[in-house]
Amino acid sequence: MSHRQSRTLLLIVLCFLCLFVAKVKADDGYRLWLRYDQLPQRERIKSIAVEGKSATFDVVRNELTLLGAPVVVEDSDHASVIVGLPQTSTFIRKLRWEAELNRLGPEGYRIRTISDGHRNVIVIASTTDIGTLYGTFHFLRLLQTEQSIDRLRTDERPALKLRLLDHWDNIDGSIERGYAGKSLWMGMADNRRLVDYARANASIGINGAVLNNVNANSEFLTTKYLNKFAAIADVFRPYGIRVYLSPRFSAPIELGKLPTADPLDPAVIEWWKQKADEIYKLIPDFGGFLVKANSEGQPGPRTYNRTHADGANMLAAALAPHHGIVMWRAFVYDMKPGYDRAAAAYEELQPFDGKFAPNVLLQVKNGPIDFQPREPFHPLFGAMPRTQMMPEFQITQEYLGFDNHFVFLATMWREFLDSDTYARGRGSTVARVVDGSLYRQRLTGIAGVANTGTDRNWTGYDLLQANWYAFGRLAWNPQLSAEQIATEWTRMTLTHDARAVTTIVRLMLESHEAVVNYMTPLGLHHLFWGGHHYGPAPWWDTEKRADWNPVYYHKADSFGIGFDRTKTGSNTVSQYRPEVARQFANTDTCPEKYLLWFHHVPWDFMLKSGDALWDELGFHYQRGVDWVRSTRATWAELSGVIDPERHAAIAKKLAIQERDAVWWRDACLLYFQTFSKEQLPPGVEHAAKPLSEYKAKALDW
Ligand code: GCW
Repeated sequence: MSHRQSRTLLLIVLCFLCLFVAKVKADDGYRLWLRYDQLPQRERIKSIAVEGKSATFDVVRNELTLLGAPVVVEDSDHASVIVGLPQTSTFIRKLRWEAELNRLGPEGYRIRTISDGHRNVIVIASTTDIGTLYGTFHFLRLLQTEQSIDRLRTDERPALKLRLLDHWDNIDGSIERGYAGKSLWMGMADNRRLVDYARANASIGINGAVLNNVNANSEFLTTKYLNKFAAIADVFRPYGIRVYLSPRFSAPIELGKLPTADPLDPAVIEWWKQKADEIYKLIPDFGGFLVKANSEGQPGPRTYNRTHADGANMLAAALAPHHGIVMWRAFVYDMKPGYDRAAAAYEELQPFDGKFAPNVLLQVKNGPIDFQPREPFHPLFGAMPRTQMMPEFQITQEYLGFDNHFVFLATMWREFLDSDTYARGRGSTVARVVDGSLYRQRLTGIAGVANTGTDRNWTGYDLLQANWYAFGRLAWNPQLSAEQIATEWTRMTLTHDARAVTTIVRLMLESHEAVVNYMTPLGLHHLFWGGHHYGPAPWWDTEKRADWNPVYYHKADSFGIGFDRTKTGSNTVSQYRPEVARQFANTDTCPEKYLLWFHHVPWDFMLKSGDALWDELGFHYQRGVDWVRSTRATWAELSGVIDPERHAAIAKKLAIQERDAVWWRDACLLYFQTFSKEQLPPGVEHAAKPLSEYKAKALDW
């Protein structure tokens, strides 16, 4: 080979390599749902005029430029899309929409097709630049999901004011219950990453981020960290995202060298006031505090014989002059002998209904225990009419197979939001409590514990990006159906192939029930291995607190299984409104999905299927396994319509999920069999190993 030939060969090889790398890069999941390639309607948009000058308008411009240059123009006279505010766009001002836009509020927007002489113009308008950014992402979503962009007529406003991600990020860069790498900001913050995080959030309407773990370290309130957070706030601001922090309640002792953190002590009050002033000097639009107090070892007002309201209101007073808010977590449970942990939050907080300051929200987990695969709604949602309440979801899958199991959580969140509290009679759904329509609460919100991290694909598993997406969409509109969200996400993220979309959406919608089946069917809960909570350990009984042990929750014995929360047991069911309590308390009317949550029933208890409880338990576990198996097969068939990189990565995860589902079924059934003393019903496969082996070593991830 001549020198020239070998150079040509080298070039060809290099070109191939580049192409290969580019392809891998393009499909590594980094782009999330923000993909604008191959949009059929793109050709119809000749030019776009973004009329406004601000960092946020620059973001709008950049985003639209990604559609393909030369789209963004200065001249609105010839533009086919105009984005702006009445204040910044003559065209929009002439439409005289001020009253309607004002009604849509600062984050709302209007998208309309206007016929202007001989041309049609799509107008995206708001009263704020952030509103136009949200409108822009809405418009892009229409293109991405291939919906008609003719005759557009949309008015949108978010149903909830605070739409936040909670990050359980620690000072060393680790993330509590995080499975997708390290913190995006605690270590070396990568600015590109921060921008892309903010952009992804803005695209789904998320407008706040709590930057540190609720198991808080006082150091986060030192000047060093406040400066760091101020820099992050600067990056997030154009995207409409405010920064919040979790303060440690005892910070006045640790940082201020005070002898106490008593919320009624004048020196403590003064310390927090000054701390708030310092924060707002650095971050003028700082959102506020999220507080975990007197829970799992965290300090709090109860340490000083003060109430939760005393603690929350003291912090709220420090933030109020700056329009900051306090989100006080209801995840509190003190250990008392013989108590039901599911009752704890209600007992401790319900008596303070109406006692919280106007800038306080109570942040309540969706269920009364702790982010289990399935829980009934938290009774507090029907019991505090004079308290502003915001639900807390866990997007990260602490109890749902980490970043290994495919579970689309929107289905579970819908079940929660649609639950009827009966607080004001029939139809008083949790969604209506939360959006303020039932009790007219002024501040509304929702928070999700994030599943993001430094992993290239953000969430450790491509399919779980859907849960981040779904959280944002539901926070914007808690009435959206899981199906709509799944369909949007699939089209935007994975494929435009219509048959594949239908299939994937079906799998997404089935996925939650499947996991419940192979982990905790029929109302079982907290069967997890201690500490990490990955695999099953229903036999676990060595934690120092009774309520950290699975045996406490399932109470299996020779008679039967389940936690009796009716009158004959803990009577926690009485925390619900009578209509709900009556339904749950009676085994005839209690939905079977909650049966063992509320009842201790005999192994031969007859279920609606006509099968006895023991058999039915087996069928549920088997059904869960079968679903994962058939999902793997279905996924294999989709290999042509999804890029090979993500297809293969997902297939690998599904294999782990199958291994785990089998393990869950076998470990749980073998263990429960030691009480039921019955054979597995026909159709339920037998475990490959003896129980001792499942007990000896945790399922690893
Ligand atoms: O789910 C549990 C987790 C803890 C978490 C706690 C909480 C941040 O196991 O890791 O701590 O809940 O929500 O406060």
